Amino acid sequence: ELQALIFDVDGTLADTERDGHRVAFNKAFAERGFDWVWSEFGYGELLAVSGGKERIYHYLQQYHPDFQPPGGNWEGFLADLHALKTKHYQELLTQAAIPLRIGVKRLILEAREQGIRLAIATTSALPNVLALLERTLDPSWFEIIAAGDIVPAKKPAPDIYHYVLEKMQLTANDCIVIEDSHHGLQAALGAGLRTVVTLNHYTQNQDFTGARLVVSHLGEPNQPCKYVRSDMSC
Ligand code: XBP
Ligand code: MG
Repeated sequence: ELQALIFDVDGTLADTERDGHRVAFNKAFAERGFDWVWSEFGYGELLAVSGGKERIYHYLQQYHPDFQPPGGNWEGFLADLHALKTKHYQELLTQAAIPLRIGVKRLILEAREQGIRLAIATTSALPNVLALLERTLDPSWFEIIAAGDIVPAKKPAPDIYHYVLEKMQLTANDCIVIEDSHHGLQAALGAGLRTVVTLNHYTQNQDFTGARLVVSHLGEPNQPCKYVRSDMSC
């Protein structure tokens, strides 16, 4: 019997990447005097690396291989830039008010009514997740909010899902995961979890082999979702 739903955040609860995280990265770069600009299109490729600090590092290796941080201190440099990005992201959420995706609130309220436990598993930094949840749902509804650097190996590594299962004292069979990306799906499958994928602009052409269900969004009574693929045999 189903005991818990585990939600990814970015792209799953809300479309936070294009108008949220991406813009915040650009603001942080500009504020530190760098002329690096992440376009809407180029950001789709950068999303292949999860985690903000990891994504900046990947971008610099790829596009500015000669760049060296002051004193060669990568860790300090990335931490500073990422903290600034987090500040901008939180400010953006108050201005841009990125809404929840269709059906998210309905599903979460229905789960709560039925006593189904809720958790979050994300590679985003905790302050970002809390800022979004405070504006849209309620952080206290989620028993565990596993975020950011809580496990060193980020998605597609399964570590964050193992962490949530352990904290909730549940096995994979007790849970269903909601994810939006190939990397997120890989992480969940790696922990043996059944996964529903809700597609979005950046992830619609990715490979979702192994997902139980792939849908356009979670749906509302007056806005039914499109079933892109249903494979109950896997
Ligand atoms: C989303 C991510 C994050 C965000 C940026 O992961 O990969 O890195 O893009 O957030 P998920 P941070 O969909 O698993 O939540 O800069 O805080 O890492
Ligand atoms: Mg996601």
